[in-house]
Amino acid sequence: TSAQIGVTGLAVMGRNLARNFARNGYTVAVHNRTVSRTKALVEEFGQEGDFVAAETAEEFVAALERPRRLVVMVKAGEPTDAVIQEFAPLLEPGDMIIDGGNAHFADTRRRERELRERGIHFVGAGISGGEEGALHGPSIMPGGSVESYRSLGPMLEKISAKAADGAPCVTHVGPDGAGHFVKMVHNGIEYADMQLIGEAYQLLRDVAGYSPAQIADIFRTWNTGRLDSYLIEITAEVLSHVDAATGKPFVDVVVDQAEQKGTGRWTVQIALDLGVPVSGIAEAVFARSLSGHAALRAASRDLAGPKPSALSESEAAAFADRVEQALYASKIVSYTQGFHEIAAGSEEYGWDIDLGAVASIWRGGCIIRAAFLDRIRAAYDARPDLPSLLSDETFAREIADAQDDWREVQIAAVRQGVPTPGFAAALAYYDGLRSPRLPAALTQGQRDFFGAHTYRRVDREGAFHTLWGGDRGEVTA
Ligand code: NBP
Repeated sequence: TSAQIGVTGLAVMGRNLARNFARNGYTVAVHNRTVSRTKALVEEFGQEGDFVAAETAEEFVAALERPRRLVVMVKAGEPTDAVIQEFAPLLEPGDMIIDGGNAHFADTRRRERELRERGIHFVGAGISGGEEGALHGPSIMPGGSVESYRSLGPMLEKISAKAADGAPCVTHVGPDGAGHFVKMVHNGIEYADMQLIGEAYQLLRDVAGYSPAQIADIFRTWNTGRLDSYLIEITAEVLSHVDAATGKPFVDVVVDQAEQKGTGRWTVQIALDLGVPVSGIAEAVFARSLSGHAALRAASRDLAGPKPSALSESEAAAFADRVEQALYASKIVSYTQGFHEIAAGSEEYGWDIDLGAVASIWRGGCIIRAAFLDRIRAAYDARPDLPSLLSDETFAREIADAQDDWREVQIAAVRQGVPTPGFAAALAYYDGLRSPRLPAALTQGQRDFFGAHTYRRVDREGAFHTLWGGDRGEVTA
């Protein structure tokens, strides 16, 4: 038998992806460095579809129909390079290697270039949805050549998640590293979303005085409205969970130090290189780092803060409504920043990414899937050259309606000493964008003063310098 697709790397993700292909009627060749994993897969799930178990790389490649489609699902970084080096010599021009791991897009660009010289298509494909998504339908963000997508697209569309309107959550994002870039920003937005939700939770707890179980109910209610999303849904689940050993809320027995694998950090590093202000994502990454500095936090516990004041029941309910507004507005800002980064990456690398299509494939399968992505898609479909999501009329109107509450929540947080770096960064970004004049003019003056860095004038073309140490006359630079 010849397999239409092969998967090498059969840990949680690869195994479930292979099963997903098989369940959709494809014959799947499976391979793993440690052979026992391959055997275990076929023994446990062999009845789900047609698998061809291969022990060696040669057997694996020989099992694939041509042009070969070979999915690599191994640990990102060196293991991916090792696997490519193992398989590439066994492949022929026209064959495709699909890297479904969380690769850095710069690595994907390098690998694509090297393999292209040998006539092999390298497709860096971001895959989101965790192990459940891999099995039941992930959101897939493939880069690589148009030609490879012609061959792979229909298969990926079949195994991908479907949005509420039935559309598959996969599209050809763009050439070389475009898919992994978009997956990276997806994860950055995920960090920001999680941080904003965390801040909303802490405000409801520390300012409004609600219990985790009550907050779970509030999130459940929010999930029936415009905040309807996977992350809000699981937040309610986590908050209502009670620890069996102690009878305490689960959230109170977990160590409050957040870990990270690095894709959020990449999003911020690349944004710094591209000059894109992703302040909400950056604050989310920094909030995780701050939480992890246990010794520093212990040493700071006695620092002065305001005295907490309790809200009455009706005040608390009104405050919860405000927090919903603040969360929604801040969330729009973090998506605005994320899409700005994708647009900037697309421009820098000549990818021509369709932002509406990106919003569309995030509607199902992935961690940030949310009802309002439908509207982001609509906004970009109506105006592909939209300067920013905030310039979309609908989103602008919603923020206009939310802004009073958004500001009140921020005031309450500051007054009560509850840290809300995500809300604050989002609001500052919003106010920064809409300000007619920014203190950047003063910054330019300072730079010209100490370093003769020159400035532009509002009333004349050209670059100017003031003779600060002399008669303070102005010269053209
Ligand atoms: P892991 O990231 O834990 O990788 C384990 C797999 O890599 C095993 O199959 C292992 O083979 C193989 N491997 C390693 Br490690 N070094 C190798 C080498 N030098 N040569 C050949 N194979 C090697 O697996 P995962 O959690 O399933 O994730 C796979 C990819 O998917 C990663 O890039 C991950 O970032 C990405 N991803 C994961 C998730 C998730 O929710 N877990 C979500 C989205 C994306 P062995 O069995 O012989 O040790």
